[in-house]
This record gives sequence, structure tokens and C-alpha cells, in this order.
Amino acid sequence: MLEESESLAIQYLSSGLKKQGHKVNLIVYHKGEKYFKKRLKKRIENFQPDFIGFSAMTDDYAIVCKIAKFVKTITNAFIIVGGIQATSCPDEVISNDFVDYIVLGEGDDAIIELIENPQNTKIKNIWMKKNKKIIKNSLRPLIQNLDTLPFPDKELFVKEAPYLKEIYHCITSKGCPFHCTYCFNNFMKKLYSGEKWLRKRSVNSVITELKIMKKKIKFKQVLFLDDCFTSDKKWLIEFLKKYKKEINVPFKAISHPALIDAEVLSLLKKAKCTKVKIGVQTPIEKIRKDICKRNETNKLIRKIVNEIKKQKIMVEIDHIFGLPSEKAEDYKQGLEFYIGLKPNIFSSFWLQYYPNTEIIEIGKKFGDVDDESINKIIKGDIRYGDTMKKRKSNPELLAISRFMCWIPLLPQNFSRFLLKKNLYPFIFRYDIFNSFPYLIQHFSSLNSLRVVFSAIKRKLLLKKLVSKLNSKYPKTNSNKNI
Ligand code: B12
Ligand code: SF4
Repeated sequence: MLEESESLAIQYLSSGLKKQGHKVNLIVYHKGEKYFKKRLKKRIENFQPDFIGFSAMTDDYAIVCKIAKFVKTITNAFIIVGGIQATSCPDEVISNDFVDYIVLGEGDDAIIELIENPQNTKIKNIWMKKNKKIIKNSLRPLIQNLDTLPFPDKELFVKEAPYLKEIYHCITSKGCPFHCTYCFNNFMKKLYSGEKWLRKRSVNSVITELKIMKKKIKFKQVLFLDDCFTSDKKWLIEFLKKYKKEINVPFKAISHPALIDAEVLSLLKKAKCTKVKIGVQTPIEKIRKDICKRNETNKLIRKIVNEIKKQKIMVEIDHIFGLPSEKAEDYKQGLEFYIGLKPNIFSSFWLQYYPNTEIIEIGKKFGDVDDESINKIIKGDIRYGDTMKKRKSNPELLAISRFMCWIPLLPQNFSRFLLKKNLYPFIFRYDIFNSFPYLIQHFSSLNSLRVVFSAIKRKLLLKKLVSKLNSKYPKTNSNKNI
């Protein structure tokens, strides 16, 4: 596992395997850890695994390959790669010499079948190498009853990365009702066409999980990582009542402007929701509709953001820079819209063309991306595949991106003044304006102080752990950093 975040995928897979009596061990690569290879080698020697699994997003893929390649030189264990990168680019991932198996889609049952019978070449969801040939098995149906899954193995992570204890990551559903062109749901819905993609756990299952884990790991907050936590209003009303009664700790969630209303917001507030994140992606309605395939209007977004604020819940807005057809001029009107919204936090990212998503074809039509750069992205060569270089070199767009981060902090009238007098391109042309506001945005309400302190605490714990690991595994001549 990479970096300091946790992976629900690995937690679910671990629980399923342990339930069948298998032993599971986890190693997390901590940011700043100097001699990870040495620690990894020692762990492999002690644990003697038969299989070593990696979960990879596209952005992780390059480092997953680097580590997997090294692992193959020190053990005969089989290497399995799963996750969105294996699912969306299976031919690329299986083509690596050091990869023995890949798992497409849900790995919960497939991994158990594989581990219990590695000779079986007909396991659905699994591609494998046999006598230098690649066997490509078909997909099994999606798990429709999510309550059949065991609760995620949180302890696996807490043991290895105790700084993760504070915030409990949880999913109450799989899938999303929408299919925005830049999102993995767009690809997955096509892969599983004809099957029900959005699936919800029962209220009781989620409450039972949280009750058990609250006792065990004493978390302070919950983060619901569902693509859209508010997708089922009836479910939500029942859930929030029980959550307030039986769990009663602050939580944050992700929603969608079309699937949240005043009634839901008031219940969210009562149940201790401290932050709602919604995707706006662009202030320009036409681009939102034609390029992203998102039909929500600015009027609806304004109404929802005001409702969220009325409840004194923090609102975070997701924005994507560099969408095809976007021009710096469009932002004049767009910035006025964003200034009017004045969310607590802007999360803005430059568009990444993730493999097999519809936006690739749109980007190609606008000349923003070509097959060569897509190939680089698929191979994890993100640095060179960065399709945003041209746009990032536009100083006006860069200034807008910096100005946007300041909107939550500046008085509305002052932001409007900067916009009206066209001063923002001059003021925000310097890099210094980049990350600073993101930090302060988190201080913009009392609720968020708790979040900031727990983030600092996590960072300090991580630092302590990393320095402990660095001194436990000191540098030898054979060490190379990963
Ligand atoms: C939680 C989450 C995060 C968390 C935790 C990430 C993590 N390490 O798990 C955080 C907030 C850190 C995060 C960050 C980012 N994320 Co994110 N994230 C998600 C989210 C919402 C849920 C993932 C999840 O836990 N699902 C629940 C588990 C149980 O399901 P699962 O992951 O699908 O796993 C199953 C199978 O895939 C398979 N499987 C998975 N791994 C493995 C491994 C093995 C060995 C096997 C056998 C099987 C297997 O079996 C699992 C069980 O069925 C997904 C969207 C989604 N709904 O999936 C996006 C998603 C994965 N994220 C995405 C992105 C883009 C990012 C960021 C780049 C965002 C950004 N701009 O910064 C960063 C990148 C971080 C990085 N490492 O570089 C994209 C990835 C697209 C892509 N092609 O790579 C997704 C798909 C969202 C999207 N809209 O497209 N993310
Ligand atoms: S609403 Fe969010 S999660 Fe759902 S498809 Fe669109 S971007 Fe993806």
C-alpha cells in the first residue's frame, strides 16, 4: 500500500481472506520513508507470502510497478495487481513481466478463489499468465447485496499506520447515479452495462459496522467516501436518525447538487455533518453540460450552496481546470458566479484524462489530447503525459486558478472589485499565492478547527513513525531509495 492514506479495497479483501482462514500482512509505504526497500525485504522474509497484492489507481501505477519489479527479484511469491488501473487498462498491466495475475472489477470473491486454487485457469475477473500465454477470463456479475461483504479490516491499517485512527473511512454504497465524462463511473457503467451499478448497503449493516469500530478504534470523525452519499433520500433519512442516536460523531460526506435538498441538509446537520463536498467542476454551464455531461444549472448550484451554508455546514466545491473548449475569457462570468457562491473550500485540479473515460474522445476533438499522451497516461508516465502543459503555460488561466483559491477567504466585495477592475491577473500571477489559501480555508470556521488539529496530529504521528522506521532500518550500501 502506498502513501499515508488507507485503502478500503485492501481492507475489504483482507477481511474476506481472513474469514476463510488465510493470513494477511500489510506494508504501507510512508511518505518520507528512506529505506522502505530494506523494510519490505525483511517483512517478506519473515512473512513468507505466497501472493503479494497491489491496489493501483492510474496515478499510483508507476510506483506500484517500481515496487512490484523489486519484489519479484527477492521472492517467488505471485504478484497480483487490482484496482481501477488493472480494470481500465488490463492489457497494459498484465503485460509487465513481474505481474502474474490481474483482477478486474470486484476482487472480493475472485481473490479467494485464486488463492485457494492457483491452478484454476478459469476464475472469473482474473487474467493470468500460463506457459507464457495470457488467459483472459470474463467478468462475474457485480455483487448486488453489499451486506454479504464482511466489514473492512481496519485493524490491518491501524497497526501499520496508527495515525489513521482519527478519521474513519466508510462506504455505504458502490456506484453513482451519474456518468460524468471524466469519471471512472463513466467507464464502469459501460463495462457493466445491463447490471445495476448503484448499490446501497442496508442501514443496519452500516450502523453495526460503525458501532463495532467505534468501540474498537475509538475514531473521532467519519468520512463517507461514497461517490454520492445522498443518492437515496429514503435510506438517508432512516440512516441519519440511527446515526445520531447510536454513533453521534462529526462526519463529512460527498453529495451532488441534484441529490440534496433543504430537508436532507437539516437532517445532516442534526446528525453532526460538518462538511459537504459537491462537484461543480466548471462555472460555465455550457461546458458543464456539453463536455462533462452534468445537467445541473448554476441556479440550482447557487440554491444548494446557500442551503448548505444556512445550516452552517462547511461547503467544499470541486472544480476542474483545463476542460476541453475552456478559455480564459469564459472565466470572467464564471468567477463572478464563484464569488457569489463563496464556498468554504475550493478543491481545484487540472483535468487528468483517465483511461477509457469518454472525455478522452472529447479532448481529442478539441485537439487537447492525442493517442501518444493517452498511451503515456495508461503506462503511468503521468509526468510526460501531462496534457495540461499548454494550458498551464497560459498566465491568465494560472492567475485565475490562484484567485479562485482566495475567493473563500477574501470579502466578496473585494473579490468583485478585483474582478471588475481586472486586477486579479496582475496580483495572482505569482506562485506564492498557490497553496497558502488552501491551508487557511480550513480555518474558516470553528468546525474546521477540529479537522485541522486532527490533520496536524496525523502529520506529527506520521513524522514520528517515519523517523522511527528510518532509524530502525539505517542505510547500508545496498540500500536504494524508492
Ligand atoms: C476513497 C478514494 C480515495 C481516497 C483513498 C484512496 C485509496 N488509496 O484507496 C483518497 C482521498 C486518498 C483518494 C485520492 C485520490 N483519488 Co480517489 N477515490 C476514492 C474512491 C472515492 C473510493 C475508492 C474505494 O475505496 N472504493 C471502495 C473499494 C472497496 O472498492 P474498490 O476501490 O473499487 O476496490 C475493489 C476493486 O477495485 C478490487 N481491487 C482494488 N484493489 C485491489 C487490489 C488487489 C490485489 C485485488 C485482488 C483487487 C483489488 O477489489 C476491491 C474490492 O471489490 C474512488 C471512487 C470509487 N467509488 O471507487 C476514487 C478514485 C479511485 N480516485 C481517483 C482519483 C483520480 C484520485 C486522486 C488522483 C484525486 C486527486 N485529484 O488528487 C487522488 C490520488 C491519490 C494517489 N494515490 O495518487 C479516481 C481514479 C481514476 C484512475 N483511473 O486512477 C477514482 C476512481 C475516482 C474517479 N472519479 O474517477 N481517493
Ligand atoms: S457525480 Fe461524481 S462520482 Fe458520480 S459520475 Fe459524476 S463525477 Fe463521478
